[in-house]
Amino acid sequence: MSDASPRKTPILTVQQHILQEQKRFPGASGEFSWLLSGITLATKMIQAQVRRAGLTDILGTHGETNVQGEIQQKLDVYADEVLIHCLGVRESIGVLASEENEKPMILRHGSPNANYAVVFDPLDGSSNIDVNVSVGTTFSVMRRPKGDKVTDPDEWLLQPGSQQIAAGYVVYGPSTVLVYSVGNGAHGFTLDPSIGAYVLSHENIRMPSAGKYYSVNEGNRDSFPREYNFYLDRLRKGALGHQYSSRYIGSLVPDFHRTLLKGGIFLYPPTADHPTGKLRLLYEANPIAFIAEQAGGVASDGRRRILDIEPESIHQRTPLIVGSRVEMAEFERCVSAG
Ligand code: P6P
Repeated sequence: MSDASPRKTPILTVQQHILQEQKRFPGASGEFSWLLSGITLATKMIQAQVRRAGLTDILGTHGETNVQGEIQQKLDVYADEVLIHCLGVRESIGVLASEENEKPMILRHGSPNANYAVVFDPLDGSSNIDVNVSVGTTFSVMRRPKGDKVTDPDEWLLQPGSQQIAAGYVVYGPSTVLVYSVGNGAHGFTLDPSIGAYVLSHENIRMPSAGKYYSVNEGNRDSFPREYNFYLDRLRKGALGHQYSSRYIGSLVPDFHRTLLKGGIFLYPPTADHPTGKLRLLYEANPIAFIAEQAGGVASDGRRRILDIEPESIHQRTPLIVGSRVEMAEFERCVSAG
């Protein structure tokens, strides 16, 4: 017998939530919510293809390689094109940049209405698609720098993560969940396919102050800096008062989403192959760090707060250590002890 009683909590879609949050931006006359609606529309289109990846001839490689030198999965290309299309028609966006494109796209940075730059990774972890593992989209929104003669797109993009005015991600897992923040807490919305809307499911997410999982690619441990292995050994030996389990998907967005909801720590340290870290600062580490801090967590590159890093290039890499306050405090003690 289905429960016919009226739903106790009202359905709040992400568009309604964005409009409420929009009030925090004096003078942003709907342009901001219109911008974010470009991301929600694009990710609905992306998830529709991700869900069908095994059914259509969209699996496998696209054959070309992107700026990262990785083999582009066809879904990568599709996701990139969809985000560029949906965001490109938002007149408030002057500059777009993507993990898939070496150079930023200058849309209309001369226009007085173009107040924002958006940088994104259209489909992070896409090498996992062929084996049906969760993947994600990450995005970061920056305000146009002061001064109306800012014609260099890099100036729009190369701002520290603390300057993000919005950021978030979508995880394409058993369900499709959008997590975003405009600096007023981190909020999660689950896509309800029956109505085609992202519905509020995780209001004002708080990352637990401690967790029981650590998440790192142990295959690289021989090349981690010594203090990282010292730290991981302490977790394994219960130095923080309880046993930890290892959880590593090898796909940043679901690995972080678990850390956000369950607590613990995710690490992508410097390695022999990636001495400055593998993950990208602008469109992976910054949005993740923004969400983590909004939920009460901590994010560093091993030495500095991620959001304080002054970027020098769009595809710049960084180590990323992000998680609960307890695990991050212990990590900082181990690293500073050297
Ligand atoms: P590794 C996926 O390719 C990715 O960019 C992130 O999503 C993920 O966290 C990381 O690389 C995994 O890298 O070296 O552990 O396979």
